[in-house]
Amino acid sequence: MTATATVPTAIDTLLTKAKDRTAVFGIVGLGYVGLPLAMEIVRAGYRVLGFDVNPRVVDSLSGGRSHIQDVPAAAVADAVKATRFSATADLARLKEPDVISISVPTPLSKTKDPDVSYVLAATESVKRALRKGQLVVLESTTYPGTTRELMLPALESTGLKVGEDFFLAFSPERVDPGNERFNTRNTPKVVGGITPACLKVAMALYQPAIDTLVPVSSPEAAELVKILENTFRSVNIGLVNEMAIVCDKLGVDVWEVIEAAATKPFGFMKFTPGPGVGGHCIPLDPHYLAWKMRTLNYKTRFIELAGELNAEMPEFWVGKVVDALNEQSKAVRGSRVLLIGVAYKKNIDDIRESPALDVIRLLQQRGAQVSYHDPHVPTLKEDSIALTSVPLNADILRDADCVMIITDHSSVDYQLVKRHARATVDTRHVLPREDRGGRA
Ligand code: SAJ
Repeated sequence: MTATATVPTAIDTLLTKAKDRTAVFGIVGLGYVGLPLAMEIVRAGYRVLGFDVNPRVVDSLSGGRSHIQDVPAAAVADAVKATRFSATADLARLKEPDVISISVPTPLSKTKDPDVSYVLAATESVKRALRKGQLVVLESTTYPGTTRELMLPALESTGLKVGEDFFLAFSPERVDPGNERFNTRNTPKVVGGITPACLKVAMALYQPAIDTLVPVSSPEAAELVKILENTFRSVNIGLVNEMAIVCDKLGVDVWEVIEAAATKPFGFMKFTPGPGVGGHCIPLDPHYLAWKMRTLNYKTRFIELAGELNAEMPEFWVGKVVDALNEQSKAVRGSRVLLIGVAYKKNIDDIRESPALDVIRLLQQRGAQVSYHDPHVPTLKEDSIALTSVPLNADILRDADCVMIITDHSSVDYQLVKRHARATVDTRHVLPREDRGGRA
């Protein structure tokens, strides 16, 4: 009786490759999510083949350089030298890796509808190269149903069967650029598979690279986890922004109210008012869910209302500048307004969806001469805006009719601002009380 060698199933093969770290990971999209993930996967002992459509990114990484603030060039150079990481723009090579993790942009269109064109393009490339034994994981933030409704049919059109021949899961990225404490490895990672086998292999393959994995019952649950996380922020920021308007009308210091409320040791979480909500997550993610629910004839009122409130803040704060100029009997037209900080949040250089852009547009529409100082953003080019950061010194401060603090970067000398600014509008409560323009 000859023993018949059983052919290992696709699952067994992947589980073995996870255990002995022989699995090759393909990372599609080498940006602020994909590159840190690639380095973590290399550190876990796997080999990584990075894919990006931008040849400059591929060349830079292949040369051992890093274009991502949180990824040191040395990490890339070491991984390249040890032949544990290489980058390519040749998407036909997607047949090589055992795992394909997709972290491509999911922006909103001008009409605030999801733009899943990058996900669709990546899915098409994966479909053309798909072979037996591959795990595909979408990491980009998207509306619930994307993995099952958009990706699964495309991949199964190859004739391969999900959960047997190939595996498909969703695992939301939770990268917070510039966060010194939380990184890809120590941030718990939620995973939802199309089938139990999909979940099983995804967990096994990620486990060596991620400290804590959080399995959920479906890709839809995993897609919604991410949307909930960021909608929670948008709604709570909208709430405190409305409180800023309420306090302004009542002549109460909203910051004092929030600081005192934050002494409640349970049942309260502090958020702070500001010039509006920027970034590539919070202003966009909730609208992915709003769009999906509209297709099911349901209006997600919280999401819409928070979005409206947050979008109203630039106008509210420009109104404070008008008041500050009025105090000096100056019209906005021809007045010099200096913005301090244009990045969408402190201590980073990212201006995507920054409320500073709306503030600049509103001031320029009223004829103000706008300049800015941002130690992280040397030049600002966006639509009709083309400005260069000016130095921050006594002369420049004194020359401004109003100084508006938009982003509270830690490296700015606020004492200098306090000493020399004729009038200030402080949207971030970074100046002591008596020096903040307006009451909010
Ligand atoms: N903002 C306020 N008040 C607040 C908090 C934020 O006005 O109390 C503004 C910020 O200035 C910024 C915008 O909202 O313009 C978004 O700020 P954010 O702190 O949410 O930072 P983001 O956009 O970088 O969000 C990311 C998200 N991370 C991921 O999606 C993986 C978010 O889930 C994180 O919670 C957040 O970082 C974080 O905590 O830093």
